[in-house]
Amino acid sequence: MDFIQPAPQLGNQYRDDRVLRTWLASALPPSVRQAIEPDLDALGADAARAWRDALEHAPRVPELTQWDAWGRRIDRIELTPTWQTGAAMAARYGFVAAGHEPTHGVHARIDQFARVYLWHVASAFHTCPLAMSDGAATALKAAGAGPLVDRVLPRLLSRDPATLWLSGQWMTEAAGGSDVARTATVARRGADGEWRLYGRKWFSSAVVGDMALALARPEGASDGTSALALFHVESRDAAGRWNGIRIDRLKDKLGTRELPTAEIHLEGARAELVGDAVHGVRLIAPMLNVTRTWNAVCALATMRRCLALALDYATRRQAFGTALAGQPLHRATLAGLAASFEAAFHLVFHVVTLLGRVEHGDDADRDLLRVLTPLAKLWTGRLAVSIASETCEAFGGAGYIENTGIPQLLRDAQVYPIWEGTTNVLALDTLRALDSVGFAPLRRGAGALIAEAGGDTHGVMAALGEAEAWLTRHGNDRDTLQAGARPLALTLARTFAAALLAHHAAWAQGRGDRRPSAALRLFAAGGLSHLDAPDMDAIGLLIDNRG
Ligand code: MFK
Repeated sequence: MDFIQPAPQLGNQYRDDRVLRTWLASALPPSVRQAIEPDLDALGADAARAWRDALEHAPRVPELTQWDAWGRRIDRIELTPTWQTGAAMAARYGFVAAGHEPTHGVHARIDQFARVYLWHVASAFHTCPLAMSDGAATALKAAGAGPLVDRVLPRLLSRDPATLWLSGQWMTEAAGGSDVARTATVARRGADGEWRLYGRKWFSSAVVGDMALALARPEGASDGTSALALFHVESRDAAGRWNGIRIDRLKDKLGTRELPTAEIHLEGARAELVGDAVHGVRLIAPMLNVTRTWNAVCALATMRRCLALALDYATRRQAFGTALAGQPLHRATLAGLAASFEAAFHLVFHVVTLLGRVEHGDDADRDLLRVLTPLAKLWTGRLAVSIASETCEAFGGAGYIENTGIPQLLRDAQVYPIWEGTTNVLALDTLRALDSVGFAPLRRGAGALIAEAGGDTHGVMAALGEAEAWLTRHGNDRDTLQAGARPLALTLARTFAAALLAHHAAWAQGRGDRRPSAALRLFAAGGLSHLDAPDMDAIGLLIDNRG
């Protein structure tokens, strides 16, 4: 008989996710959990069904048609089948709306992001424009943009696919990628008082959406970030024609290939000013922090999918006389990945919890949220790539074959450390945040968690203390501080995650569940501190002479 390799099977992704389920049990009142559980269960089943369906079809990509047969410019994008169902799923499950609705009060963000986490991989990155829509709703609310909020928010938060709007975030330009200060898009105000935008946006992932928040420099304004202004742009006019927007091409990307990321030209796109005609970055910052939270949740979702597949496959694949799940080294490798995932899960969902609390008026957590948001984004971005890479390895040769579905997880994961700011941009944002709120929120937050956990058995507070001492030592030396910002940020992320995991482990232990404690032991054994004293002389020698 031919030898046939067993494919991994994916079950209901809510029922099978012990980490999500126990965390929800610890974080939500039973009444809220019971209210949202039917939807989570349905999403878990849909996620498994979507995985099976995707493997049965050839990969699809969106297509741009710029001209019709008669020479008319049309710029029509044909979406993939999964994307065509995106709005209906978003409206049905409230992937954006749930985070803003009053139903579950302070728990709204937990409800929302549990849904997003379960659906993200199956959505083929339709979560990207949903993240932007959530960010736009949050930024407009924060800006207090009265009539605009009244007009736009009901659309962004709609539960009806016919009225639901998607928003883009048009920030990135060819010259000013991370360096948004170099934005060259100009905003001109006509005699009629109306603003029009002129320029080129280089990464427009939601050009198929209905609106965008865009940065532009009012004509005649000075250079630099603070002179940029924030604008609301609607993609089409009342007759359905493009609003002064030309789509140059769709990007040919490493991953996220169903997502129609476009290069566009703004050729007099009518726009509405948000706030005053200055400080656009300050105004768009709430959007950035929300989309970075989505990035972290989506990175977690990819990690979880990788582990679900690798753990299942390990029970099926026989080698050297036993299943992989019986091989000591394979077991140890997967357990290490599972422990890192579990620690990251607690950090990300703590950020989600804090976001909900701050949005419901709890100012005490605002500073901690400001620091933990870039930390969660940067650490999970990198971790998702490394777990997806290990997952390919865990499948051996099959993990390198496209139609097993495994390589796509790795290609897609590589977007997480790039999208919404690279690791280095986020490490520098961590310094910006610490400069603004100080170290105390981290020290106090971790201290309270460890005290409630009943003691510091894994050196969490010592690692945090070392990080604080490092920061004090190098605080006045800009170059060394920045050169060491990435190891510092990774140390802070890992340390705070360990404090959260210790807290949860104590809760779970009281209910007879030893698995979170085991995850903490394995995670901490990998070393919480990644601090580094940058060797500035060596860096100079290796970089300044190009080798
Ligand atoms: C699935 C998708 C697949 C598609 C492929 C993806 C490819 C990539 C697509 C993209 O382009 S995604 C967008 C990626 N770009 C970024 O995320 C922007 C990266 N750059 C930054 O994050 C910079 O730090 C930033 C532009 C935000 C600011 O840098 P600057 O120009 O040096 O400004 P500055 O003076 O530090 O900050 C301006 C103000 O904003 C300050 O406030 P004040 O005016 O009150 O002083 C800052 O405190 C505030 N600010 C900056 N970052 C903030 C913040 N406030 C709160 N939270 C933050 N995170």
